[in-house]
Amino acid sequence: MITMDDVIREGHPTLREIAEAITIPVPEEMKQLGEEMLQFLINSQDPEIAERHALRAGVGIAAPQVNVSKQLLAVHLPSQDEEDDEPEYSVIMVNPRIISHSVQQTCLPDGEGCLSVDREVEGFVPRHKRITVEYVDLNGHSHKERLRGFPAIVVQHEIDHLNGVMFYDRIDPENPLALPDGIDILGAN
Ligand code: K1U
Ligand code: NI
Repeated sequence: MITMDDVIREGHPTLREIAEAITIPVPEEMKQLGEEMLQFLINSQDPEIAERHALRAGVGIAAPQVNVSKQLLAVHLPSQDEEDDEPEYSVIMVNPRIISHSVQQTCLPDGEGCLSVDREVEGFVPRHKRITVEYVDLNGHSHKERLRGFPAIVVQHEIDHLNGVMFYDRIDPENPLALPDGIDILGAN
């Protein structure tokens, strides 16, 4: 089981590496890691399990964050409706690539957080509002998905981890709370 002890923190060199592509068919140890990463997210979103194992809640995780420099990520977004047990979006991606994106940018109203960053970092993080992402699943099947809004932001944050990029690299250091021209705040309109 993955816990916060397995999650490396900012300053660790692996977080600045370009992760290696995974060979297809997906090797057994990468399948297992992908499943464990998704299970970590599910556990972290369960208040009882999270408290028992001191897990910080997360909606996404990338393999470099558990010190494995491979192109593997998991995202698990709970349903907005508390009565609904089905997640809004749940995926494990191998070798993901953004093949196209909107010109329009967006950002979260309260900035972003990161399991590898144990501090609050203030500032807007510009992201593409819509992306088309291509990836391979754990069974070696290719997918092409169009995402918008929060799922698109989380997938961009996780793909950044595969390229050695941290969310705060994208914040304007001179004026963290200035909104660049043409960017909106997600959910504000
Ligand atoms: O990659 C990570 O470090 C995880 C990070 C992903 C992320 C956060 C915000 C914007 C984009 C990507 C997190 O999951 S931080 C926790 C978080 O945002 C959250 C946790 C539970 C419910 C809702 C949000
Ligand atoms: Ni992160």
